[in-house]
Amino acid sequence: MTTKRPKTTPRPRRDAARAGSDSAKQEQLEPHREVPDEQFLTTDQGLRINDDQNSLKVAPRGPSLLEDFILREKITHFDHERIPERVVHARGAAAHGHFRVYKPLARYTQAAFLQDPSRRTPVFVRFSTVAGSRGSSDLARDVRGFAVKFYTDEGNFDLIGNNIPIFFIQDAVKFPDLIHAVKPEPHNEIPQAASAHDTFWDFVSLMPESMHMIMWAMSDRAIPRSFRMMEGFGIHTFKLVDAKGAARFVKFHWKPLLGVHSLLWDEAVKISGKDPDFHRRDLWEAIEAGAFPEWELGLQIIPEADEDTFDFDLLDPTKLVPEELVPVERVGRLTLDRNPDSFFAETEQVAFHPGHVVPGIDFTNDPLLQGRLFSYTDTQLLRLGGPNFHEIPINRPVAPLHNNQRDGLMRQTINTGRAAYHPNTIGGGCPVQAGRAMGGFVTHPQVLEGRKVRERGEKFFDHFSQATLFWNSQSEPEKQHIVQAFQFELGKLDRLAIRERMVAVLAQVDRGLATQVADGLGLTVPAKPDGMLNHSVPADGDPKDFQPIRLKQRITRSAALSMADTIKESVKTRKVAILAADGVDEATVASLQRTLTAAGAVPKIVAPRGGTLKGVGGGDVAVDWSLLTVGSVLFDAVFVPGSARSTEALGADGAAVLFVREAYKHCKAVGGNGTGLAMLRAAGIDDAISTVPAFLQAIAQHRDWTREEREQRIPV
Ligand code: HDE
Repeated sequence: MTTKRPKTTPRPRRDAARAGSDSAKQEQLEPHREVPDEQFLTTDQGLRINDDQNSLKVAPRGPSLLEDFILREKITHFDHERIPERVVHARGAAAHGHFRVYKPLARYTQAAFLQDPSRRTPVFVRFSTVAGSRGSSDLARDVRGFAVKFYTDEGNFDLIGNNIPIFFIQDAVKFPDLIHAVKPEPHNEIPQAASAHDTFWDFVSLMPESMHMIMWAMSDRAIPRSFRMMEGFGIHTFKLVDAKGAARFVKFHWKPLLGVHSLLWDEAVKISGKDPDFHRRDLWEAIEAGAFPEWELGLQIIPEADEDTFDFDLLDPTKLVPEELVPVERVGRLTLDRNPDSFFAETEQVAFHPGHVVPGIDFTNDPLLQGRLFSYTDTQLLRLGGPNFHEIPINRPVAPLHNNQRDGLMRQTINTGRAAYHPNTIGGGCPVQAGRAMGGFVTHPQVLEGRKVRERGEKFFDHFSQATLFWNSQSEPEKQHIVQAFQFELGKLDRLAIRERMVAVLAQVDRGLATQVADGLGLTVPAKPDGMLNHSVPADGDPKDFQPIRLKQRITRSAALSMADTIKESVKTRKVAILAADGVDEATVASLQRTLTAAGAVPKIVAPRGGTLKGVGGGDVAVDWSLLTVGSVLFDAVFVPGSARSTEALGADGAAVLFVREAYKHCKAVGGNGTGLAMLRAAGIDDAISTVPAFLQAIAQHRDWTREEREQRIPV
């Protein structure tokens, strides 16, 4: 590695050669960007440092001196490097990109970034898990956050959603309870990033409103293959408002162009050990390789007049609007094409807020959304240390910002003028308010009337219908995974009473489901629920008034809810292990690498040891990974090229045999040719794929779930 040393006077970074380049333009957009190339090391005051290796001492072996301001500054800064992690969604990864609308949406909204297909709106997107700490595994069974910051010309718009279209609770007031229940238990801080413990199931088993979300959380949606292969949802019903002030309800969706794919639980558990950064790395590597992740923005538009026509309440965040009732209109495309330079400055310091909206987008009275509108600023005040977090580069709008807010911790703006109030004459009345025609935000003037109450809408109490809809919409393999997830989670509980209560609640979703779960736990499903199902009852409320109701549903199955119905046409970015040892046929390997790469897949040579393999023809084959460092859980498919010496060595290697057996057990495409097929047969896989086109097709299918239904012949 060569070090770029500064000349006597380091050359300024923005030299002629770079002017006009993409990175130069980026720097203009982000003037705070620091680039150390060809620069001297300095203190925070800009003083050049002569010795960064030794502290100031009295004699080489003597005591350090308090005078050493360079040491003090460095250590003090280090001592203060950490900020509080997010109370939820602490573990995340993010990327920059842009959004472009397909055609003007003036018929729905006045939002300027949704009008012009030639306009590229910059975005920053942060994906996350919810329950775990910052250093927890990416593979937890958990909801994934999907937060998008659009830097529009009218100000920042944050669409902060999840990869599941609904939520656990109906009212913000229950959020601290939910999070306290799912976080590690308070006495011993166990378990990390896992819902499989008593407090979580104690809480949700008493709160039937969470059952729809629980069904999703126990499905494979909660263990995605990649952030790039997840859907995103705004969850709440929002409003779109057009230039005339007319409003429509809207649900926001993100549809991944690579389809929606998941892992198996057994894989997730094993990947957690092999590569806990699996999702973070996957996003990073795809972007570095130029395989930019993309999603289409989808809208479900509902006329105001239709508000009361559904079997559920549009304001209830535990319900979704089935696509069969209101189709999703795809209106634009999100592309992530640049990794952050500084995890802390960008991914950690980014501050989202559902209240960051632009003209043309407005809120509804969803009681969960209303609570969020308070929470997000409040949390940033603590996490980022004061009211000026909007000045941190990643949070700054690209739209001009002028107001009478002043001062505060870490203020960076140097406001000019003397009038920090409105109205004023000293400042010429500026900054002035913007009328609607000038892009001023005008709240949609919804008519409201009513008593002040602590209550919720009647339809909110239908807690099970959509949980049942979700169950009925799943494919058989998906159903089996849900059953196994419940058995795993409830099997981890210390208290029998909680398991029993959950089984009784599940019987309300589907008796067959409850019976299968109960079988695995050695329990029986009670004929009728014992006592009340909902324990979330006000002190003076009559429990009878708070029990779940069931409303007649217009639909009983929805194809969009099953991942089995997703796109299965591409092998793009899929990781393929080519399993090899010394004596491998280098010509077969090279041709396989070419074919896979041409199709957009990512082939990697995996061998019993690192370094370079000697091919049968005397050529070299560079090893990407040794079996010591990877398992097949990190790949989407495995191919064993034939060549006697190589496949004999692999067949005699326990790690190689485990590698292919696990891939097979996890329903992945397993292929080979010549003696490779014999090696696979000897490992117990007698239906391995023998041609490359069929292998590619199998990878595109993601998994052969039917293999799970067949007898499991492969011991792993
Ligand atoms: Fe959040 N949520 N949330 N949430 N949420 C936060 O804000 C909160 C909810 C979501 O990548 C916090 O900056 C309350 C629903 C995402 O930085 C905090 C309630 C949905 C992220 C907070 C909810 C979300 C957060 C923690 C119930 C899906 C990560 C740190 C009223 C639509 C954003 C922070 C990122 C983050 C509060 C419910 C999604 C504490 C009180 C529903 C994706 O403000």
